[in-house]
Amino acid sequence: MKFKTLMSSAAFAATAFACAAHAGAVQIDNAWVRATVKGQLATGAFMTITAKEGARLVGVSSPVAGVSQVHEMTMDAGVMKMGEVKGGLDLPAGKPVALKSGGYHLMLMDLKSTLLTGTNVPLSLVFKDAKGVESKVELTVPVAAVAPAGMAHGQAAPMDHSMHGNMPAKKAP
Ligand SMILES: [Cu+2]
Repeated sequence: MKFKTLMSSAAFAATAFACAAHAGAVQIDNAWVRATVKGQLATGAFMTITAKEGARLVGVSSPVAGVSQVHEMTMDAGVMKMGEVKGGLDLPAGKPVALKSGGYHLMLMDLKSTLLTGTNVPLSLVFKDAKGVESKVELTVPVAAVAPAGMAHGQAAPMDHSMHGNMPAKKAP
């Protein structure tokens, strides 16, 4: 099955890099990027990340997007809001952290092309361990219209990432 192959190579890449950097291994499972329609400028990437010895996800980048951020979705007085996770996403040791629709996710903005189902998107994740050492994990993530079978996460409200198309892609620092 093609997807499994991708997943194991992603896990291998993560492990290999972490060893090289003498950082704790980071395991990434069930990664996928939501497909876009023509003209759509933003989408989300979702996955489950397990940092064996704990780490922070401090950065993300992809050649398909001008701007990539680690996002969090929250309800504020009944209004759904999303924005960048300041200081990075905490990954407690050994605890799988789900990046999913309606919660944490990776936001790919300023998309350079339409992301079609069945294609793959390269993603680079930057992790920082407890000692402040950064390590990069390169992934090849499949594009899908919905969470691939067996990966559905509960009853998360449908998230309309297209709203990002009307947001300024770059915020003032
Ligand atoms: Cu977002």
